[in-house]
Amino acid sequence: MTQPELVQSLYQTMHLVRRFEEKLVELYPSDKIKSPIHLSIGQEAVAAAVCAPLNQDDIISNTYRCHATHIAKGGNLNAMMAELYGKATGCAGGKAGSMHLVEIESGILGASAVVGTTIPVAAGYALALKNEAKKTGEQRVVTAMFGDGSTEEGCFAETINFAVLHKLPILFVCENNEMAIHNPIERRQAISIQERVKPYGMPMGHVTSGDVFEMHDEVTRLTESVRAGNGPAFIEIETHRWLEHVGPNNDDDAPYRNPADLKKWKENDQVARLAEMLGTEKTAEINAHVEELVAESVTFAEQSAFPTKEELYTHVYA
Ligand SMILES: Cc1ncc(C[n+]2csc(CCOP(=O)(O)OP(=O)(O)O)c2C)c(N)n1
Repeated sequence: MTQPELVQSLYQTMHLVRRFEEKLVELYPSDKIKSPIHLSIGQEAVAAAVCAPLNQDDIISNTYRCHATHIAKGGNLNAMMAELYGKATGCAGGKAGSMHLVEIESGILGASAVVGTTIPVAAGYALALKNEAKKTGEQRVVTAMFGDGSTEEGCFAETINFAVLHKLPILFVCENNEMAIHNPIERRQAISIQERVKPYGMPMGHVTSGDVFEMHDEVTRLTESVRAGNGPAFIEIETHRWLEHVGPNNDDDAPYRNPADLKKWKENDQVARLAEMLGTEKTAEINAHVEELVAESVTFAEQSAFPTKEELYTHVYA
């Protein structure tokens, strides 16, 4: 991909995530969206950069804050919006909602509301892909997404130990927005995430600048290392959540926030930066296409039916 193509592709992904979520903010008071929503507005660059080097058949696992990576990995926008509406045409049949988006044909393994729990599941998938590659000779990779709060769960340490031990094809991505609900990282963690992961000896990266191109280069380097059979890698990408932890509102004045941080990150908005790089004409063309996609997803969701009562008893294991 040439540099101008990369700028265009990253912008289109980030802008689509932003506009999709801004549409949710607009729709939320109508109560048409039937689940809690954890928005990634302000964090779009991470999803765009992380998914750029992945192929369709590579796998990504998510947290409940999963809209951005679902879109960036190529999830079907109509099925995603329908899921948020609780409709039968949703990617999980309308029974899961925003926190559990899944679409295995796009390599989206799924997400969970329980912090940290998708990290070991992702490693299990990586083990299966390692075994598959012995037969096919082609190494697919798994990318495990999680927040800084997830690194405080025991299963995080257990999983990275297992992954290093078994040289699994997995990239661990810590999307560090420095907050777990209302608790800033400096009040929760005794030593840095980098210091905790370093002893495992994996290739590592740490992007603190918020620069989408730096994120892209680092993620690409580490994904290639994983694909080449060098075992797992780890990257921490610093970012900032602009809105409240869950829901469509801003909470700029909440006591847990540092207004100077919020201001700094808003001035470092990668969506605006890349729009400027692309120029008015190209941006307008992409934006018009994005508006069509978002509007189409709303129409699709609104015109779809709710699941039938019989559906209550399908996919139930106990
Ligand atoms: C096992 C578990 N413990 C606690 C919670 C409550 N909880 C929900 S979100 C959250 C914060 C997680 O923060 P982080 O992993 O940094 O992700 P972010 O919300 O910042 O994207 C917590 C503690 C939960 N859902 N699951």
